[in-house]
Amino acid sequence: MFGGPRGASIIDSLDTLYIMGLKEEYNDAKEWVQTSLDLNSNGEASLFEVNIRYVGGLLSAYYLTGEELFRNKAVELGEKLLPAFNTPTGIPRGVINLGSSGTSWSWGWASAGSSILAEFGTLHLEFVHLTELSNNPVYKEKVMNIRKLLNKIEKPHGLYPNFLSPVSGNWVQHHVSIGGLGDSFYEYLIKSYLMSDKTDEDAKTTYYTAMEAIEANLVQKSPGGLTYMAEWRGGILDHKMGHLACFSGGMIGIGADDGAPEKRQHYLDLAAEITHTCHESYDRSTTKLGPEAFRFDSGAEATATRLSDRYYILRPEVIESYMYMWRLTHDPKYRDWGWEAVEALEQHCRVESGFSGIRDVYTLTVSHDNMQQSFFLSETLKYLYLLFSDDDLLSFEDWVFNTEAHPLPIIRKSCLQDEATEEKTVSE
Ligand code: DMJ
Repeated sequence: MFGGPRGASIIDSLDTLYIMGLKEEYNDAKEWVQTSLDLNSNGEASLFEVNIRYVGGLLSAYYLTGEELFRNKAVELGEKLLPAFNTPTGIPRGVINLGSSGTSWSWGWASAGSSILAEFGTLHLEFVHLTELSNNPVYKEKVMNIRKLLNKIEKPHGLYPNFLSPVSGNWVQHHVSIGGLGDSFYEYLIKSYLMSDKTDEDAKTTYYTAMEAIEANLVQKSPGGLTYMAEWRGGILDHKMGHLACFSGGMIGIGADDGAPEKRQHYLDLAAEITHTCHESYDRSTTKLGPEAFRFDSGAEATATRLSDRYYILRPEVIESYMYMWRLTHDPKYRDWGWEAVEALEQHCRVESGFSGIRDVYTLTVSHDNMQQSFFLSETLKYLYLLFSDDDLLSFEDWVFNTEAHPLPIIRKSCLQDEATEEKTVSE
C-alpha cells in the first residue's frame, strides 16, 4: 500500500512476537529477514512508512533481542532514506526510490509539491537511534535541521499547518489537524524529550507551546458534553475527529507530568476526556468498533455522518490511549473498554486466515475489506497485550514507543554526556 520492501507484516510484528513469547513464529520471521529481506526494491516507497514500520521495527527487534542482524539491516535501510533530504531546505520529500537511483519526489496529491508535517515530523526517534547505533552523526543532523526550520518559521496562531514546501520552507496551506497529516509530529515532540532522558528541553518547550495553541484553537466541547479535537482550516473549524486523532489521549497523558506542575491534573483530565470521547465513538456503533472519522455537527455526537467515514481498518489509536491511560491511572474502565474491543474484533474482524478491516461499523451484516494492515500486528495487538500485562513489561521508565508501537530504549543522560565529551575531543 505504501511501497517499500516486501514483508511489512513480518518486520512490523518481530517485536510483538518476541514479547509475546511466540518463539517459533519469531524465529521464522528472523530467518526470513536473514534470507529474504530485499532492501533494494525499486519503485516508490513512503519515507514515513518505511521509517516507522521497517526502521522502527528493525531497531526495536535489535534492542529487544541483541541480534546484530537487525541492527545492520536498520542502518542499511536508514542510509537508503538519506537522499530524500536532498532538497533546498533539507525538509525531505515524501516518496523515495529505495533502488540504486535514490530519487525522491513529493506525493502527487500533496498540493504544490509540499511535504507533510506528520511525515517529515515523524523521523526523530528512529534517526537519533540510527546515529547511536552507527556512530554516524548524519541521521541526527538531518532531523535536527528539520526542527531548526520549524522553530524559525512563523506559525499561524501558534499552530503547525500540515503542508510545507521543501523548496521554500513555507507553509503551503493552512489546514491543521491532530489526526491524519499532523498527528505523530506532536507525538514525536514529547517522545523525543522522554527518549532523551528528559534532556531535550527544546522538544519539551515546543511540545507544550504547541499544546497550548491546540487547546486554544482546536479543543472543543460538544452540546452533549464530549471533548474533542476539531480540525482547523485557515481559521474555520471543521467539527470532525478522525480515528487517527484518538492517539492524542495517550500522548497528552504521558506528557502530563513534565509541563507546568499546576497543569498536570488539567492534562490528565483532558487525556481522560479525549479517551472517553473515542470510546463513545466505538460504543455508539452497532459493531462496537469505531468509524474512520466521527463528527460533532448537524446533531451528530461522535458518530460518522458520511458513508465514506464508516469503515474500520484495524487501527490501534483508541486502544493505544486505553493502554496509556490504564498505566497512568489504573482505572479498571480502561481494561473493560479494551476487552470490549477484543470481543468486537473477534466477532466482526476475525476471518479464516487472520483479521480483516470492515467497511461499515454501523451494520451487523459485516462486509470485510480483505486487508490486514501490518499495524494490526505491530500496534493494535501489542497495545492490547500491554493493556492486560504488568506495568513492568516494556516499562515507561525505560522505553518509548515509536508511532508504530515499536519500543525504543531511553538514551540515558550518562551516555549523552559521554557522547558530548567524545564530540568535543574529536573537534579539538
Ligand atoms: C500507524 O501506521 C501509525 O500509528 C501512524 O502514526 C498512523 N497510522 C497508523 C495506524 O492507524
